[in-house]
Amino acid sequence: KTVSIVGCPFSGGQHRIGVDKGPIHLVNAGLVEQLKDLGWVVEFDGHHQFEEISAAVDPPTGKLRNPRLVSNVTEAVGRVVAGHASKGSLPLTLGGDHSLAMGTIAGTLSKYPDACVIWIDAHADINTPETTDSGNIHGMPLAFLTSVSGSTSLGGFASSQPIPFSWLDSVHLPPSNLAYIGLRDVDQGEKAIIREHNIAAFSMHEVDRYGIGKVVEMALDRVNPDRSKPIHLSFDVDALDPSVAPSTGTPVRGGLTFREGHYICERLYETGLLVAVDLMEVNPSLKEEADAQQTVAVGCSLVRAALGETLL
Ligand code: DIR
Ligand code: MN
Ligand code: MN
Ligand code: MN
Repeated sequence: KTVSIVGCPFSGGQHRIGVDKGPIHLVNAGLVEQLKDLGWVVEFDGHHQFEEISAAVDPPTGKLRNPRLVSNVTEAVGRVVAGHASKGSLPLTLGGDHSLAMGTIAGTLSKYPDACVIWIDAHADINTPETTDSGNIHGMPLAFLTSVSGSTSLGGFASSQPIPFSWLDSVHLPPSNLAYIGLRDVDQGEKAIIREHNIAAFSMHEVDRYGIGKVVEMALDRVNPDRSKPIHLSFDVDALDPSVAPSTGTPVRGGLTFREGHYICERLYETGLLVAVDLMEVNPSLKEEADAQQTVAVGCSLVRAALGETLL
């Protein structure tokens, strides 16, 4: 069993600097050795280098910020992830902001078109270019992937240039293959989309009500009833309570405990169906140094749990 680490020092899907340092800190904390100790062959040949696009040639499109940059970077990440998946290795993508999941999930779907996505997050990340308040594309990846925003391509570009996100036109994640756990800060427009498309969404209310063990089974029952489809886990570290993972760009109180977060990872590994893992939004430049170290350590520990570390 081989895991291929895709380090993505990228922050263009939101406006707080520092999240691009997340993957570097996760690797420097010893993640490669830790995964080898779990019995994995670990492939890691340095962090991805992204081309830069100056703001001058990447003005906002409507409310969307850095549309060309985010489109180009996520397309490149998609190709890298697809390459690893096609060789049968498990891509582990370290972010970086969550817009990167457009690439990682597109890469997974190219090899496993029937894959389901388990999205662990305080936020639903399914704003469309119309519903977004922030204009931050890390709040929109699922709208582009599921095509709930209608046509993926954005209008208003000179036709001589490639249209940002048009590469996603051929990618489609059916909303019925998406399940959320951990939600607690969902925008009004996103709530309407979740309702309209009947997306499986388990907020912190459901975690409190049923307990995390039941919630994970309920989520799987919705998107993977026979426990037969490949699973892509996309974990935004802000799903965890800020007391557990303080160094992240958009912390929201009332989140998953340390154990609840780990339980999700352990259970998904246990299904034997995990084909890709994302760990996103670790920002070591936020809060105090000790907070950053704690958040990085928790990030490594979540990844180990998703790759088979057990308590006994
Ligand atoms: C908000 C926040 N819904 C937005 N999203 C975040 O900007 O669209 N996602 N922080 O992780
Ligand atoms: Mn989030
Ligand atoms: Mn599409
Ligand atoms: Mn997110």
